[in-house]
Amino acid sequence: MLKAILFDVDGTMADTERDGHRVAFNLAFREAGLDWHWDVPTYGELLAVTGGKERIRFFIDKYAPQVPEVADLTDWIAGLHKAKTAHYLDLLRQGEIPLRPGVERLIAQARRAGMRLAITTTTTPENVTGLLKATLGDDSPEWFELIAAGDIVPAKKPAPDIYHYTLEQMNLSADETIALEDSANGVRSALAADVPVVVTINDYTAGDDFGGALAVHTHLGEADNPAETLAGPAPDNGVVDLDYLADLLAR
Ligand code: XBP
Ligand code: MG
Repeated sequence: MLKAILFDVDGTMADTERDGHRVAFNLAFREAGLDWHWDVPTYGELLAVTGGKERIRFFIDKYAPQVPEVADLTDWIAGLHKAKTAHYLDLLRQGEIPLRPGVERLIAQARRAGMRLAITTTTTPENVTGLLKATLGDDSPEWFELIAAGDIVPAKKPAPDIYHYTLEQMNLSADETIALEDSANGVRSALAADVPVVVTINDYTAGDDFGGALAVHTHLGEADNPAETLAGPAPDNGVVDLDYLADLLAR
């Protein structure tokens, strides 16, 4: 029986990557006097690595850009990433990043039905509360029983750690939950913890391998903007709702 919906954030709740995180990274690079710039295709490639700090380190290792001589590279990356988070929060506060179709509707329906809700993401915790407050109001972080985010677990997606942590904290078994994800890394993470997963794609992840997912849709759908189903059963009228998710789980 479906007891909880576990939301990924980046790419799933909102298209945060191209116009949010990427822009914030570039602002932080410029502020730090670095001549690095992550354009849209480059960022798509870097998204293979989850976690902003991990992504910066991967970029340094792969592209060997000029890095100032610093005593401790890990500390320096953490500082640069902190500046990036501040820029990202500014972008959220400016209202630049809306929720994807169907996200607000599904959350509202779940709350009315008493369905348990959690966030399961690799991004920094402040980024989650920032997005929720900017899009759903100041009290919306409290709608989620758990916000599992960032460095709370040692290994980020595609490792299963964040899903294991979520199940343990909520005292749920994997088959009582459904994860909503947008990327292959997210799907691999959920499946490695035996959590059934439904995918909504975006421009960066459309070509990913979603093998093992229960279904793949373009988005969660609204009555006037139905989702297209790319794999698995299609929801009635192109709208992913609680009945549809519960049915998927029962199959
Ligand atoms: C999200 C990420 C994050 C964000 C940046 O993955 O990979 O790294 O891009 O966030 P998912 P931070 O959607 O699978 O959780 O810079 O705060 O790490
Ligand atoms: Mg994601």
